[in-house]
Amino acid sequence: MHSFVTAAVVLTSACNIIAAPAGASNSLLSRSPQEESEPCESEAPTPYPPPKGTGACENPRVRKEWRALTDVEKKDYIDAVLCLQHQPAITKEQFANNSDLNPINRYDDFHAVHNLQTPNIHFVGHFASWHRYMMHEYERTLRDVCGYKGSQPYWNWSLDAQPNNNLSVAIYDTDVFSPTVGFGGNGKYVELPEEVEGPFRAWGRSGGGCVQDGPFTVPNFHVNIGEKNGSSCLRRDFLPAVLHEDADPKQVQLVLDQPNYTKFARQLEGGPSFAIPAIHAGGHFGVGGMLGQAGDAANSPGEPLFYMHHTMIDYVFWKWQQKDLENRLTDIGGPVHYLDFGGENVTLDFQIDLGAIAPPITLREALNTEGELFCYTYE
Ligand SMILES: *[C@@H]1O[C@H](CO)[C@@H](O)[C@H](O)[C@H]1NC(C)=O
Ligand SMILES: *[C@@H]1O[C@H](CO)[C@@H](O)[C@H](O)[C@H]1NC(C)=O
Ligand SMILES: *[C@@H]1O[C@H](CO)[C@@H](O)[C@H](O)[C@H]1NC(C)=O
Ligand SMILES: *[C@@H]1O[C@H](CO)[C@@H](O)[C@H](O)[C@H]1NC(C)=O
Ligand SMILES: *[C@@H]1O[C@H](CO)[C@@H](O)[C@H](O)[C@H]1NC(C)=O
Ligand SMILES: *[C@@H]1O[C@H](CO)[C@@H](O)[C@H](O)[C@H]1NC(C)=O
Ligand SMILES: [Cu+2]
Repeated sequence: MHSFVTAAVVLTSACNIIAAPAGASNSLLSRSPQEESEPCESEAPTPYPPPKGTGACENPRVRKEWRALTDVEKKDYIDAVLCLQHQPAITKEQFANNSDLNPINRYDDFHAVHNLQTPNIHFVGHFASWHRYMMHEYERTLRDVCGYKGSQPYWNWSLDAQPNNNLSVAIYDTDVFSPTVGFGGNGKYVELPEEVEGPFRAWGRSGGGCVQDGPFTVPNFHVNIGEKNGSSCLRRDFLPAVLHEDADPKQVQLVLDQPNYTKFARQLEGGPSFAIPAIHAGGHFGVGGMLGQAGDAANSPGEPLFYMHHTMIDYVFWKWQQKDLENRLTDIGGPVHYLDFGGENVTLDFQIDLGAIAPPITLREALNTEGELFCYTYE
């Protein structure tokens, strides 16, 4: 099978999670509640980090936009990400019985755990908190394992969105995609195989092959999870129209304006349809399009920009909380199971975990970025 056909098959099912075309057959949609297991309680004996902070959060680390970092800080961050690929995986035992997921290095750990939990962590009430926890552990690992001294940066795509000029590629012409002080640019253009169906076929996809420049090209960087032949290059498939629409500051405002967590969470993720813009989908499909890892829900952590995008999503979550912090440190809701609106809802005691990477925590703990577990803020 042609490699991109394979990738697109993976993506088609993945699209269904982040935003499936209405009426598309969707294996995840049809999963029965019984199959939607609770977050896995890992018994892996790998050494967990200390599960709790030391108590008070006195000097919260400040997370900044990519362009607010100095060039030296940008390089330190990129170097730390590359360093993760040279450290051995700590989730090997967790995945020992799973031939589809073979984490090799410390970068793969996050990708594998996200892949495994994908059906349980999207379109659920704990979507924002689970990814917040993931960003936190990724940041902690960059620091503890790779000596990174800074905080996890984010990519504010709204800074560059031009909703009235939705084919402009200027949105990619920033330091974020710079080959020298950023994550590199688009993938090489490849035709979409005819048999690949998809709503983005006509939307002006522009890449699809291996990223051509910057720090994340082969042999410096490999994607080792979710690829048919074990490992592959990082692929990108820029889709400006999607990014411009979803990153429209009006879309961010719409999320921030929601009166309670349940409404906020639904606006953040959008509906399971490409027709409805949603800020979460933009960073994924605007970079990954149809053939890049970023556009594949389960395998998007193979794309280093995933962490910049999801930290921005966390910034929006944080900003929404700040608007009424007293109430919003304890406001939670939304379905336990994938798209199961009306079914069982998560509560403050609901637990999320990162498999063998990090132990279960409650949503109560996850809601506070300046509590016992997390200690960060945004600028
Ligand atoms: C996997 O490797 C085989 C043999 O090298 C090659 O023919 C095939 O195209 C590869 N498949 C993918 C998905 O890269
Ligand atoms: C691997 O083992 C875990 C823990 O026993 C189990 O929950 C999981 O279903 C197994 N996975 C596979 C692919 O067999
Ligand atoms: C991102 O950029 C937009 C557009 O400049 C700005 O309004 C917004 O405050 C920034 N940050 C967030 C979290 O939206
Ligand atoms: C881009 O903008 C044009 C003009 O506003 C609009 O007709 C078109 O539907 C937009 N394309 C996408 C893919 O959003
Ligand atoms: C959230 O707000 C909506 C709209 O105001 C309201 O209908 C809903 O009951 C609220 N949900 C909760 C849990 O307060
Ligand atoms: C879960 O929350 C939704 C939205 O607030 C509500 O409609 C639904 O009844 C709740 N489910 C249960 C089992 O209470
Ligand atoms: Cu995710």
